[in-house]
Amino acid sequence: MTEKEIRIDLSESEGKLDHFWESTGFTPASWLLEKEMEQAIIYLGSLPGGGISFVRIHYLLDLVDVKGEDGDEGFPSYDWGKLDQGLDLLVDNGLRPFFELMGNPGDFFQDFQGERNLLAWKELVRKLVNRYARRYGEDEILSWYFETWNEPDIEHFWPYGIEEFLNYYDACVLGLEESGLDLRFGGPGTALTLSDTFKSFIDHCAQGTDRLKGGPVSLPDFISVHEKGVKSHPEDLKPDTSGICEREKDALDYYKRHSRLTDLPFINDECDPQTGWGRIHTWRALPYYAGIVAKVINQHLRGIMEEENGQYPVLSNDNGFLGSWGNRTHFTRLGAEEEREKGRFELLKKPVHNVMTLLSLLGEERVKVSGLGDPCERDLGGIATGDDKRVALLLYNSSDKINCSGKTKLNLSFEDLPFERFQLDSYGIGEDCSFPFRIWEELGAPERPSPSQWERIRSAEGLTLLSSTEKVPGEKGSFSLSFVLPRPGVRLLLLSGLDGDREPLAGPHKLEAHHYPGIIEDREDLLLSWTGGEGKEWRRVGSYEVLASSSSQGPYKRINEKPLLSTAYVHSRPAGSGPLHYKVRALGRHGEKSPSCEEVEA
Ligand code: 8U8
Repeated sequence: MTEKEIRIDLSESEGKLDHFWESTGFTPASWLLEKEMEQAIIYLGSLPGGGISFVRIHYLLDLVDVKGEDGDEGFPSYDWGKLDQGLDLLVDNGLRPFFELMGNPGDFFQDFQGERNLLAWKELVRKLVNRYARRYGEDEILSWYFETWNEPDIEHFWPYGIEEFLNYYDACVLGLEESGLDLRFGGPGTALTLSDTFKSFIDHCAQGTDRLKGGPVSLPDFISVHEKGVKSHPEDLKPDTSGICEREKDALDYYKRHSRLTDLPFINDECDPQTGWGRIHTWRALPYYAGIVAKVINQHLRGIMEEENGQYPVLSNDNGFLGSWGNRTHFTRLGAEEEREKGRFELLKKPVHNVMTLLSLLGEERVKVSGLGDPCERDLGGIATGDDKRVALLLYNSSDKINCSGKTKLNLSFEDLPFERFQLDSYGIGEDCSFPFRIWEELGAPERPSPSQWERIRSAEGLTLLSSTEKVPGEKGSFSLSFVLPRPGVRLLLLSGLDGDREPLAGPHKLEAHHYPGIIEDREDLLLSWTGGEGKEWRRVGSYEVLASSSSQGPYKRINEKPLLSTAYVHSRPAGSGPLHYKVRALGRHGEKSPSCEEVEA
């Protein structure tokens, strides 16, 4: 077995770590109105500290209908009901849209050519912004991103031609400007490296004339593209992860040559290992996918962020779809189509969802990790953060080759740890932990698991806490440990200082219950979700405890087996056993217990 010496020196700061990867996406927007997506969104919003914050959704404007004409100008007036419902779901769950101005309300827009059409589009954008600024508050929508139409260089998405795309861009910008809010808007979100559409968009921004206002074109706030590891194919082609950064650099070099655009930040908002979310690639159910997501993020951190002075606001995996084990999704959906039509389904968390939880546990100050080499060339990589309260180290062992196994022994030495005593918690994703697919497969791949099979599958779905022990550093804050990291595999070590007073935890609030019939015989699902403490309190939470009782007087019994880091939990309970009384409390990493939140009867 190969061995690696890794050193993490807390005195060697590498600056701020923005959690630029906390985003996902899917299409179409109409899914927002379905029960399955409701549950998925609640789960996505439940990661600690906003581990997923943005959701990029195509065709949001298809949720808007035209209901008549507005005043003398003869522009359409709109029915926003369905879009309100979709956005409410996101916002209520702490998520923000990465809002593509895409879709065709009531099929009103036939082209983007005449001035009148462009002004109508501009009005649509202005009204949209004003509506949601009123509904959610200006601060909320100032924290969103707005983007152009998705992939205007693919005819299937944008059937109108390049010049019309540039007209469309100018109309979007004017609508946003007239809203009076300084929103973040960028594009072009193109699919093909240095496509004609991409280049024309850059040239338009650099030296074009604004179609509606005349004069120079208003600059976007960022340039976005899509670069993925390998093309769509029914076979499991090997992704070329480092090629993603290389092709992004081609786009960066292209626009940075234009002096007006040199300072614009860059975004890859579909940074997936393989194109084609809907094809079945079973590796998407496996720890392989979790490892590769961690690796691609680290490649961006070292390969692009450092060169761009940290100007890389968002990297999104487009994996918020709904589907089965092999689709590009966070969750596996069980349930035959006839059952799903009746609202009966189950969602299970895949390793790729759990890796987003691990990434969210990283802190905000990066520290140096030595001994790992260039993440574009090596399978083994890591990201470390540290402050005076906690140190986090994420390590992955991930090869681009899909069928590549192995093990590496890691000898870690931490230097200059800032505490006298600490709690060491270790979380893992690998073949033997946080891996429900393997259990489901061993059970004969049941389409409709029996209640006892379901218990086994569910107990493997969440993130696994491998160990939790108290430690004392040696001289000069040193601490060493060794363990074997399988390939593929991801590990997160969290060292939480135990010095000083233990402040009480305020604990969870806003507990809500959502009923789903599920597909398991004689069972029903109750999804509980809550908000975890105020501000940064979530950082001190080691897990949540969900308590249930048949009477509000108690006794209350804990119902979640594994330590739960997220703020949502499905209670799979005997059908008809409700209503029960539920409460949730937080357990601190230092053993503190918060008061439990107000109970919910459901
Ligand atoms: C390269 C390419 C060619 C093409 O004809 O169509 C495409 C469509 C191409 C690349 C991406 C694409 O659609 C995007 O990628 C999808 C996917 O499944 O990988 C989805 O994730 C996206 O929603 C879509 O924007």
